[in-house]
Amino acid sequence: MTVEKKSKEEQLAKFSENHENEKLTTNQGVRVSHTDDSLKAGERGPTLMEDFHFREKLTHFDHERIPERVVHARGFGAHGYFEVYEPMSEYTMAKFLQDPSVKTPVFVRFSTVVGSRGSGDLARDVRGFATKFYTEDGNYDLVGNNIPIFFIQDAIKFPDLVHSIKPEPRSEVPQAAAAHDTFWDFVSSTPETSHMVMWVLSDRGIPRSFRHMEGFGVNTFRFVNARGQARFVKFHWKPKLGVHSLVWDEAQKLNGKDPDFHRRDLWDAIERGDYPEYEFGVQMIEEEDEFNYDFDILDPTKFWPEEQVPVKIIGRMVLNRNVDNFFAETEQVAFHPGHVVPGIDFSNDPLLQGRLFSYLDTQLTRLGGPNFAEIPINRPLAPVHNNQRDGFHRMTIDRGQVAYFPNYLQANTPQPDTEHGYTHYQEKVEGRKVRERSEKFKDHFSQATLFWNSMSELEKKRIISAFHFEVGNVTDKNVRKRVVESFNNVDGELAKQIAMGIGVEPPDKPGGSGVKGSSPAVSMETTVFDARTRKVAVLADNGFASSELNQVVESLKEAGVVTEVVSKNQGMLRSADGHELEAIKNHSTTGSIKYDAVYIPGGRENVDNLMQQGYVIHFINEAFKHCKPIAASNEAVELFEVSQISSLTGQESQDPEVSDNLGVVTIQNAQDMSSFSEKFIKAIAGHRHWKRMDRVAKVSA
Ligand code: HDE
Repeated sequence: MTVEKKSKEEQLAKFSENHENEKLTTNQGVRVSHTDDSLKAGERGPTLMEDFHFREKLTHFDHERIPERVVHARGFGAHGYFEVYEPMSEYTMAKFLQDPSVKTPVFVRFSTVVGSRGSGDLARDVRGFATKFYTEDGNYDLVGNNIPIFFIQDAIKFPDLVHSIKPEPRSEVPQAAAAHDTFWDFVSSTPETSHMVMWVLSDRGIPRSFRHMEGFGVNTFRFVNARGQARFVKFHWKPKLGVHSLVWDEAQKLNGKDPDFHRRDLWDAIERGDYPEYEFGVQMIEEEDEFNYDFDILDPTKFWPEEQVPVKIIGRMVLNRNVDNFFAETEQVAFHPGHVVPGIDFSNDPLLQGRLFSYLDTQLTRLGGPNFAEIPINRPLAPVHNNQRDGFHRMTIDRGQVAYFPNYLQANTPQPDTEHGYTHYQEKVEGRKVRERSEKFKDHFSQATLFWNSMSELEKKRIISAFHFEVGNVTDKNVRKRVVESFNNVDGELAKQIAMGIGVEPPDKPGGSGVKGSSPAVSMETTVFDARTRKVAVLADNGFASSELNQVVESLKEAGVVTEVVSKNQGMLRSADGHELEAIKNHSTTGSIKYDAVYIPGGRENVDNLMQQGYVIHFINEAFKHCKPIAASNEAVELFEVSQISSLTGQESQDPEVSDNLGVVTIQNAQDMSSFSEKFIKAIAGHRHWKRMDRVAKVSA
């Protein structure tokens, strides 16, 4: 503790040394003598117009806000780098995908879609996953989501979709939520949304963190190699820590207790040096195989099952630097799927085609004119030369007489680069002008059923609960009925189960699309399980057993797990043998919802103290309800007996096999904590112990 304090003081000393001569000035560079009182005619008199410092300061402040993004308003960004594993020249000429020794700088912005800029992080929603690669050939933006498909097939329906899911126009209620009449009215009237709705209502809609999310380019793009050969591609980000989610009850509570939970998690992980890492993968389909699938490969409501089209892992991205200034970087960054580099091209996916118009258009309003590419976060590292001039907020001082091409006065510069310049893939296009879709686009249910079939029984249960929450909040009974009818096309049992929870009769005729197969890769149960960077609350009070606690905390640390001591009051605790330990959080500044697991050390006095604290029992019950690993050593096991754990696990909790399986780890009459720590770490890596789901339905925490 003292070490930290000292280094902070040193930092401050260094700061004042470096900034000694920096005096407060106006924006014109005039030094300001006083900034706490406005200029007045007498101490109690009116403020004077001539107070230029006051007017400048207030005017700037009055204009500090810019329009928020119409979707994806709430976001959080970080810097990092990307490196390719091996040259990809066979498939693409994209320079940043050739040389494994090159680290391409990136900026990533994660976001929710529906809520306003100040809304909570924990909404059930799709998450944006947008990456800007600052390549030597110019900027490439991969503007993706954490779900591989989308609600609609054609961009012309985007305003309808977004109007239906945003707060209702009469009341501006609800904020950042799909659980209301207009969204479900749109869903039940638009069968193409069914598949995406299944994904959003699965655990994918409430990620544990940005570090535990996959990313997908969603739309179909093309790779083009130097010989001009093209292939269809889909892009993937796979998190090294696996794909994991929160529990809905936990997400709702977190939105109140810590609405910045995802932001804070990413920020803290990067500050700690636990740099999030994602592998980059591509699925490729040869041009001649375009029609060889039972779905249309240009349809953005369909994914390419990994079992049919494997994901080739070609590189990795590491996020290793937080922003210096949220507004300047995260808010002002402007992504656009049309920012591509030679080697990456588009497909005729009608959603992508519409997006190619929309992003540039929206930046004009949001960033106040056409010069947003000059804002530092948007500036390419590659040099920019062209004849574009003027406009709001032009930063560049364009020199010379000439701002046109061709020209004689400036030797025809800047010149198009016929050899290395971007050339669009020469896809042959012909057809009549029609407002129609290809026949294969019209199958809206097969992949929704495939997704449903791919879920484990417990994942299915959670999807049904999500339907009960979302559609249960719809006030119009006819809309609720229409939802049930619509999802009866996906699966009869699903529709029946939805109906049961929301006061609607189950459908008369059995449903389903007839699809029998599954795609195991889409289940989150097949993901990576890793304890690293998970956060554990250590509940302690005076009189804790220090050797026990130290052994466990040390083992957790070695396994890359982060611990935080929580006690009734912040400050120093004293162990039974006189050692000191600082409690970082007190009972009102935190809660079980902020942690992945709980550990309670023994020590007679410690446990007697904890036993008196209702908060501690609530903490344990709530963590149990949220299926989190819970561990207690020696006397602390007594706390489980007064919590709901013992009544819910009953006799079985005495059987170590069963209790380990349920993520409840205990040890009694022991000095050596190594096997206990090992089991606990394994339980933490297991994320949530869903097998408790049925039992926890009885818990009221
Ligand atoms: Fe976006 N989307 N989008 N979108 N989108 C925007 O651009 C749009 C879609 C995505 O962190 C807007 O700068 C249309 C799919 C992300 O800054 C806007 C359609 C996917 C972000 C826009 C879609 C995305 C946006 C709002 C349907 C996954 C946040 C502000 C045709 C592949 C980027 C802005 C950031 C943002 C339009 C559908 C991803 C209005 C018209 C599909 C991650 O231009």
